[in-house]
Amino acid sequence: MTERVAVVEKILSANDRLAEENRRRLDDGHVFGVNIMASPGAGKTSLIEQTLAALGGRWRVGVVDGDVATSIDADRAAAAGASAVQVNTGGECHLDAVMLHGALAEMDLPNLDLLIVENVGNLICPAGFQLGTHKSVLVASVPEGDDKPYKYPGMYRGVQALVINKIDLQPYVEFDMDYFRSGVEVLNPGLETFPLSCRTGEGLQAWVDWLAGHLAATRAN
Ligand SMILES: Nc1nc2c(ncn2[C@@H]2O[C@H](COP(=O)(O)OP(=O)(O)OP(=O)(O)O)[C@@H](O)[C@H]2O)c(=O)[nH]1
Ligand SMILES: [Mg+2]
Repeated sequence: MTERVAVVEKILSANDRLAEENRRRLDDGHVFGVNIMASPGAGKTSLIEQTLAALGGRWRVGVVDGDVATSIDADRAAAAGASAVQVNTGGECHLDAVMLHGALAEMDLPNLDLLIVENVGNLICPAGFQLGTHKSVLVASVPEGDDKPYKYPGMYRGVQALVINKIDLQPYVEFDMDYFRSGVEVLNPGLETFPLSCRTGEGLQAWVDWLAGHLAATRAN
Protein backbone atom coordinates (compact mmCIF):
# COMPACT_ATOMS: atom_id res chain seq x y z
CA MET A 1 0.00 0.00 0.00
CA THR A 2 2.78 2.42 0.96
CA GLU A 3 4.63 1.66 -2.30
CA ARG A 4 1.48 2.29 -4.31
CA VAL A 5 1.01 5.68 -2.64
CA ALA A 6 4.65 6.56 -3.36
CA VAL A 7 4.25 5.74 -7.07
CA VAL A 8 1.05 7.81 -7.37
CA GLU A 9 2.78 10.76 -5.68
CA LYS A 10 5.71 10.44 -8.10
CA ILE A 11 3.40 10.48 -11.13
CA LEU A 12 1.57 13.53 -9.81
CA SER A 13 4.74 15.48 -9.08
CA ALA A 14 6.08 14.67 -12.58
CA ASN A 15 2.76 15.93 -13.94
CA ASP A 16 2.99 19.13 -11.90
CA ARG A 17 6.53 19.82 -13.13
CA LEU A 18 5.38 19.52 -16.71
CA ALA A 19 2.33 21.68 -15.94
CA GLU A 20 4.75 24.40 -14.80
CA GLU A 21 6.60 24.04 -18.10
CA ASN A 22 3.28 24.37 -20.00
CA ARG A 23 2.50 27.54 -18.00
CA ARG A 24 5.90 28.98 -18.91
CA ARG A 25 5.25 28.33 -22.59
CA LEU A 26 1.85 30.04 -22.41
CA ASP A 27 3.32 33.00 -20.51
CA ASP A 28 6.18 33.32 -23.00
CA GLY A 29 3.63 33.52 -25.81
CA HIS A 30 1.35 35.92 -23.81
CA VAL A 31 -1.45 33.39 -24.20
CA PHE A 32 -4.26 33.13 -21.64
CA GLY A 33 -5.02 29.44 -21.03
CA VAL A 34 -8.32 28.00 -19.81
CA ASN A 35 -9.03 24.37 -18.93
CA ILE A 36 -12.73 23.56 -19.39
CA MET A 37 -14.05 20.57 -17.48
CA ALA A 38 -17.55 19.09 -17.23
CA SER A 39 -19.53 15.89 -17.34
CA PRO A 40 -20.20 14.39 -20.80
CA GLY A 41 -22.70 16.46 -22.75
CA ALA A 42 -22.81 19.47 -20.37
CA GLY A 43 -22.00 21.75 -23.30
CA LYS A 44 -18.21 22.25 -23.34
CA THR A 45 -17.92 22.26 -27.13
CA SER A 46 -21.09 24.32 -27.49
CA LEU A 47 -19.62 26.90 -25.11
CA ILE A 48 -16.41 27.00 -27.16
CA GLU A 49 -18.44 27.49 -30.37
CA GLN A 50 -20.57 30.26 -28.86
CA THR A 51 -17.52 31.93 -27.31
CA LEU A 52 -15.74 31.98 -30.67
CA ALA A 53 -18.83 33.46 -32.32
CA ALA A 54 -19.14 36.13 -29.61
CA LEU A 55 -15.45 37.06 -29.74
CA GLY A 56 -16.03 37.62 -33.45
CA GLY A 57 -12.40 37.27 -34.54
CA ARG A 58 -11.16 39.94 -32.09
CA TRP A 59 -8.84 37.39 -30.48
CA ARG A 60 -6.87 34.53 -31.99
CA VAL A 61 -8.05 31.33 -30.37
CA GLY A 62 -6.49 27.88 -30.15
CA VAL A 63 -8.41 24.85 -28.91
CA VAL A 64 -6.98 21.58 -27.62
CA ASP A 65 -9.67 18.95 -27.57
CA GLY A 66 -9.25 15.93 -25.34
CA ASP A 67 -11.37 13.05 -26.49
CA VAL A 68 -11.31 9.37 -25.69
CA ALA A 69 -11.54 8.31 -29.32
CA THR A 70 -12.89 10.71 -31.96
CA SER A 71 -12.04 14.08 -33.51
CA ILE A 72 -15.67 15.29 -33.54
CA ASP A 73 -15.12 18.15 -31.08
CA ALA A 74 -11.84 19.35 -32.63
CA ASP A 75 -13.61 19.44 -36.01
CA ARG A 76 -16.41 21.55 -34.45
CA ALA A 77 -13.87 23.96 -32.90
CA ALA A 78 -12.02 24.29 -36.22
CA ALA A 79 -15.29 24.92 -38.06
CA ALA A 80 -16.03 27.69 -35.54
CA GLY A 81 -12.74 29.40 -36.41
CA ALA A 82 -10.18 28.08 -33.93
CA SER A 83 -6.78 26.51 -34.58
CA ALA A 84 -7.66 23.11 -33.18
CA VAL A 85 -5.52 20.19 -32.06
CA GLN A 86 -7.03 16.85 -31.17
CA VAL A 87 -5.61 14.73 -28.35
CA ASN A 88 -6.94 11.18 -28.25
CA THR A 89 -6.39 9.95 -24.73
CA GLY A 90 -6.60 6.29 -25.78
CA GLY A 91 -9.25 5.53 -23.19
CA GLU A 92 -7.92 7.72 -20.36
CA CYS A 93 -10.65 9.67 -18.57
CA HIS A 94 -8.70 12.96 -18.37
CA LEU A 95 -6.01 15.06 -19.99
CA ASP A 96 -2.69 15.40 -18.22
CA ALA A 97 0.20 17.84 -18.52
CA VAL A 98 2.16 15.47 -20.81
CA MET A 99 -0.70 15.34 -23.28
CA LEU A 100 -1.09 19.13 -23.27
CA HIS A 101 2.67 19.53 -23.64
CA GLY A 102 2.53 17.45 -26.84
CA ALA A 103 -0.41 19.46 -28.15
CA LEU A 104 1.29 22.80 -27.42
CA ALA A 105 4.25 21.69 -29.52
CA GLU A 106 1.89 21.58 -32.50
CA MET A 107 0.52 25.08 -31.89
CA ASP A 108 1.80 28.47 -33.00
CA LEU A 109 1.58 29.99 -29.51
CA PRO A 110 3.09 33.41 -30.30
CA ASN A 111 0.24 33.88 -32.77
CA LEU A 112 -2.51 33.05 -30.28
CA ASP A 113 -4.23 35.14 -27.59
CA LEU A 114 -6.41 32.49 -26.00
CA LEU A 115 -5.95 28.74 -25.55
CA ILE A 116 -9.04 26.78 -24.57
CA VAL A 117 -8.54 23.18 -23.48
CA GLU A 118 -11.63 20.99 -23.62
CA ASN A 119 -10.96 18.23 -21.13
CA VAL A 120 -12.52 14.76 -21.32
CA GLY A 121 -16.13 14.70 -20.12
CA ASN A 122 -15.81 13.49 -16.52
CA LEU A 123 -16.46 15.05 -13.09
CA ILE A 124 -13.77 13.14 -11.19
CA CYS A 125 -10.49 12.33 -13.02
CA PRO A 126 -9.67 15.72 -14.66
CA ALA A 127 -9.74 17.45 -11.25
CA GLY A 128 -6.63 15.52 -10.18
CA PHE A 129 -4.31 16.68 -12.97
CA GLN A 130 -2.94 20.21 -13.29
CA LEU A 131 -2.33 21.17 -16.93
CA GLY A 132 -0.60 24.53 -16.52
CA THR A 133 -3.47 26.69 -17.78
CA HIS A 134 -4.18 29.95 -15.92
CA LYS A 135 -7.77 29.14 -15.00
CA SER A 136 -9.87 26.02 -14.61
CA VAL A 137 -13.53 26.39 -15.47
CA LEU A 138 -16.32 23.94 -14.73
CA VAL A 139 -19.37 23.77 -16.97
CA ALA A 140 -22.36 22.42 -15.06
CA SER A 141 -25.72 22.09 -16.78
CA VAL A 142 -29.29 22.21 -15.57
CA PRO A 143 -30.40 18.71 -16.72
CA GLU A 144 -27.56 17.09 -14.73
CA GLY A 145 -29.39 17.94 -11.51
CA ASP A 146 -28.93 20.37 -8.64
CA ASP A 147 -27.13 17.87 -6.38
CA LYS A 148 -23.87 17.70 -8.34
CA PRO A 149 -21.78 20.01 -6.10
CA TYR A 150 -22.66 17.77 -3.16
CA LYS A 151 -21.74 14.58 -5.05
CA TYR A 152 -18.57 15.77 -6.80
CA PRO A 153 -16.98 18.19 -4.32
CA GLY A 154 -13.41 17.77 -5.60
CA MET A 155 -14.31 19.17 -8.98
CA TYR A 156 -16.26 22.12 -7.56
CA ARG A 157 -13.47 22.99 -5.10
CA GLY A 158 -10.70 23.18 -7.69
CA VAL A 159 -12.05 25.66 -10.26
CA GLN A 160 -11.82 29.45 -10.60
CA ALA A 161 -15.07 29.96 -12.51
CA LEU A 162 -18.33 28.09 -12.99
CA VAL A 163 -20.66 28.16 -15.99
CA ILE A 164 -24.21 26.90 -15.41
CA ASN A 165 -25.32 25.98 -18.92
CA LYS A 166 -28.72 25.10 -20.41
CA ILE A 167 -30.71 27.55 -18.28
CA ASP A 168 -33.27 27.52 -21.11
CA LEU A 169 -34.26 24.06 -19.81
CA GLN A 170 -35.07 25.25 -16.27
CA PRO A 171 -38.86 25.33 -16.88
CA TYR A 172 -38.80 21.68 -17.95
CA VAL A 173 -36.59 19.96 -15.37
CA GLU A 174 -36.44 20.02 -11.59
CA PHE A 175 -33.43 22.14 -10.75
CA ASP A 176 -33.38 24.20 -7.55
CA MET A 177 -30.87 26.96 -8.36
CA ASP A 178 -30.64 28.09 -4.70
CA TYR A 179 -29.88 24.56 -3.48
CA PHE A 180 -27.27 24.13 -6.24
CA ARG A 181 -25.59 27.48 -5.49
CA SER A 182 -25.58 26.85 -1.71
CA GLY A 183 -23.62 23.66 -2.31
CA VAL A 184 -21.14 25.52 -4.51
CA GLU A 185 -20.75 28.35 -1.97
CA VAL A 186 -19.75 25.93 0.81
CA LEU A 187 -17.10 24.29 -1.37
CA ASN A 188 -15.79 27.34 -3.19
CA PRO A 189 -16.90 30.60 -1.53
CA GLY A 190 -17.35 33.55 -3.87
CA LEU A 191 -16.75 31.48 -7.01
CA GLU A 192 -17.44 33.54 -10.13
CA THR A 193 -20.53 31.99 -11.71
CA PHE A 194 -22.10 32.47 -15.13
CA PRO A 195 -25.61 31.06 -15.66
CA LEU A 196 -26.17 30.98 -19.41
CA SER A 197 -27.64 29.17 -22.36
CA CYS A 198 -25.59 28.18 -25.38
CA ARG A 199 -28.92 27.58 -27.12
CA THR A 200 -30.49 31.04 -26.68
CA GLY A 201 -27.38 33.11 -25.93
CA GLU A 202 -28.86 34.39 -22.63
CA GLY A 203 -26.11 35.21 -20.13
CA LEU A 204 -23.31 34.56 -22.62
CA GLN A 205 -22.01 38.13 -22.65
CA ALA A 206 -20.99 38.12 -18.96
CA TRP A 207 -18.87 35.01 -19.60
CA VAL A 208 -17.29 36.53 -22.70
CA ASP A 209 -16.55 39.75 -20.79
CA TRP A 210 -14.82 37.73 -18.04
CA LEU A 211 -12.65 35.98 -20.65
CA ALA A 212 -11.92 39.20 -22.54
CA GLY A 213 -10.86 40.90 -19.29
CA HIS A 214 -8.31 38.17 -18.59
CA LEU A 215 -7.16 38.21 -22.22
CA ALA A 216 -6.56 41.93 -22.16
CA ALA A 217 -4.62 41.65 -18.88
CA THR A 218 -2.46 38.83 -20.30
CA ARG A 219 -1.65 40.82 -23.45
CA ALA A 220 -0.81 43.89 -21.35
CA ASN A 221 1.78 41.91 -19.35
N1 LIG B 1 -31.15 23.08 -24.56
C1 LIG B 1 -29.84 23.28 -24.60
N2 LIG B 1 -29.04 22.35 -25.16
C2 LIG B 1 -27.70 22.58 -25.18
C3 LIG B 1 -27.13 23.76 -24.64
N3 LIG B 1 -25.79 23.67 -24.77
C4 LIG B 1 -25.52 22.52 -25.38
N4 LIG B 1 -26.68 21.84 -25.64
C5 LIG B 1 -26.81 20.54 -26.28
O1 LIG B 1 -26.24 19.56 -25.42
C6 LIG B 1 -25.64 18.51 -26.20
C7 LIG B 1 -24.20 18.31 -25.80
O2 LIG B 1 -23.46 19.49 -26.11
P1 LIG B 1 -21.89 19.46 -26.34
O3 LIG B 1 -21.45 20.87 -26.50
O4 LIG B 1 -21.51 18.50 -27.41
O5 LIG B 1 -21.40 18.91 -24.92
P2 LIG B 1 -19.93 18.47 -24.47
O6 LIG B 1 -19.83 18.80 -23.02
O7 LIG B 1 -18.92 19.08 -25.35
O8 LIG B 1 -19.99 16.90 -24.67
P3 LIG B 1 -18.76 15.84 -24.64
O9 LIG B 1 -17.59 16.48 -25.33
O10 LIG B 1 -19.30 14.66 -25.38
O11 LIG B 1 -18.49 15.56 -23.19
C8 LIG B 1 -25.81 18.91 -27.66
O12 LIG B 1 -26.95 18.27 -28.18
C9 LIG B 1 -26.04 20.42 -27.59
O13 LIG B 1 -26.78 20.93 -28.67
C10 LIG B 1 -28.02 24.74 -24.05
O14 LIG B 1 -27.63 25.79 -23.53
N5 LIG B 1 -29.36 24.43 -24.06
MG1 LIG C 1 -17.38 18.19 -26.39
